[in-house]
Amino acid sequence: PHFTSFSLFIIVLPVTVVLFTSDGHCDRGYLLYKDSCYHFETEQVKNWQDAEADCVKEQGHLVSFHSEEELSFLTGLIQQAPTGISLWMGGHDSITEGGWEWTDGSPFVFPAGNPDDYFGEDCLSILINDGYWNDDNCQNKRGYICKRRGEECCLKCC
Ligand SMILES: [Ca+2]
Ligand SMILES: [Ca+2]
Repeated sequence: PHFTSFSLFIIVLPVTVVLFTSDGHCDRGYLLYKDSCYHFETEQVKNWQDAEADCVKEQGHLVSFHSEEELSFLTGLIQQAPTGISLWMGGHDSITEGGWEWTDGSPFVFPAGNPDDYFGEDCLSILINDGYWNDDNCQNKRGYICKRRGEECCLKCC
């Protein structure tokens, strides 16, 4: 009996700690959703490459999306505080035309709607009014969304 309760104690304690750190810990200026932190930069001052560089400086990348829920969480927020036509996301096909990838290295699936590569557009933006994804001219100055893992900020800061 002693052995059993002791084992239980060891198992339960780390689980509790993990839940606390991943639940609600983003740095100031970031929004938490699931286990990621998101930052909206609404000033339209950066081309795609500079926007990505700014996210990397903050230990993240331009945003990637991996579920309908994650996307609608963010499009809901974007529509509450609209700035400009669209915001940069982390997708690009600058290495292979049509070979879309995320700057954070996660698997990319282009949703319904066709990127048109209009005059060689290689960088992904999301339209604010309808959440439609567009391949865009990388040199356009836009606002952007950075994303990083929630845990990374906690291990560093706490
Ligand atoms: Ca392209
Ligand atoms: Ca386009």
